[in-house]
Amino acid sequence: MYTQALDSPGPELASAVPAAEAERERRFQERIDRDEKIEPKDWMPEAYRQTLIRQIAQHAHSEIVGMLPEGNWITRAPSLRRKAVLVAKVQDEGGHGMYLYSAAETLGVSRGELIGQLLAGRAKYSSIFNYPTLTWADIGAIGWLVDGAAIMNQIPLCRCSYGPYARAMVRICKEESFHQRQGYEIMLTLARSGTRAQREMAQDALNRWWWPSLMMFGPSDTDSVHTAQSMRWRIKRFTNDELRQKFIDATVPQARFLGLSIPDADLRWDEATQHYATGPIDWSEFQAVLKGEGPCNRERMGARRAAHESGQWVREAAAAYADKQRARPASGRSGYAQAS
Ligand code: FAQ
Repeated sequence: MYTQALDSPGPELASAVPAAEAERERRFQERIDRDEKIEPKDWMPEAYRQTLIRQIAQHAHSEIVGMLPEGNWITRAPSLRRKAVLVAKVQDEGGHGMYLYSAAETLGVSRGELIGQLLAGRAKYSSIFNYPTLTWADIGAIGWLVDGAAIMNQIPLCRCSYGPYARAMVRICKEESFHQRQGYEIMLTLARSGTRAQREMAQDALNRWWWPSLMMFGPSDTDSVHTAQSMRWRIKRFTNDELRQKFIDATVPQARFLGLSIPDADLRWDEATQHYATGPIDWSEFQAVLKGEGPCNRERMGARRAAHESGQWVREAAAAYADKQRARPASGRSGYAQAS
């Protein structure tokens, strides 16, 4: 009896533990409902922490893998200006990945651990980056459509309930809007003042990137596992379908201005809803890409693994230098101070 009493809480205490937990969750939800930001040292439900780690890590991986399709065209950009702009854009995506890994680290998971999950094939990244960049017009289409979709999805994340993620998104969105403009400007040049072959190239790029861009917003609301809870926690402010619709409504007139046609025979303006209605999305293609069967899944992961392996010596050198610095007596660390 005595031992049992030590091992498990008495009946009153047992019911008090979940009650205290429920009370903490209730107060947490009240803070969310008041639109207060949750900061790293604040108490948060474990499921909230895990949801954020999952979403922020997938987002970070997307930025890093997302450097590959455009990186493919840096050496073949058609002018020095285009090349300089593209280098800057791809570099920005790398920076976004780094801010996002840092935001995830505030939740108690290391960047090394997250990268390990990606390289082991245990983490997702955006489906869109498993499609190939076949022509220069694809660089225009990525900026216009992929960055355009990313902005539509990410502007509301600047108001996400988790402070470090929301703050990282402010700068990311500013940079993404520059990316979207550079892509649209490439499309304008090809489609409005280009040769016939260049206009055809722009149309071909739109044909191939349109549907995958709509899939970037995630499964339809009826199939989205996480949306309802993420909306309650104000991690997400809009559902996948709401954001997809906003993107379609903004992008169709842009395509018209370019003189290009959206590859959807069912696309029409619906007077009743005041939105564009589209034909059905082929969700079997989306599921196949998520399972690793997209056109470039293997190539993308192969490139990431090769980059990680060839950077091994840099990580080792940095760790050895840090160890050396730590081992030095405190007085010996400040070389400049000693010399002066
Ligand atoms: N691809 O229940 P939901 C960019 C997964 S950054 C792959 O709806 P949730 C910048 C989802 O993770 C692009 N997987 O999930 C750039 C979940 O899997 P899990 C990335 C997807 O989280 C531009 C399952 O399906 N942006 O483009 C996709 O509530 C140019 C069920 O889905 C972000 O990450 C997908 N498309 O909503 C870079 C933004 N969609 O974990 C370079 C932040 C869904 O249960 C060049 N993330 N899944 O195994 C989000 O807003 C959300 O996470 C969603 C998904 C909307 C992506």
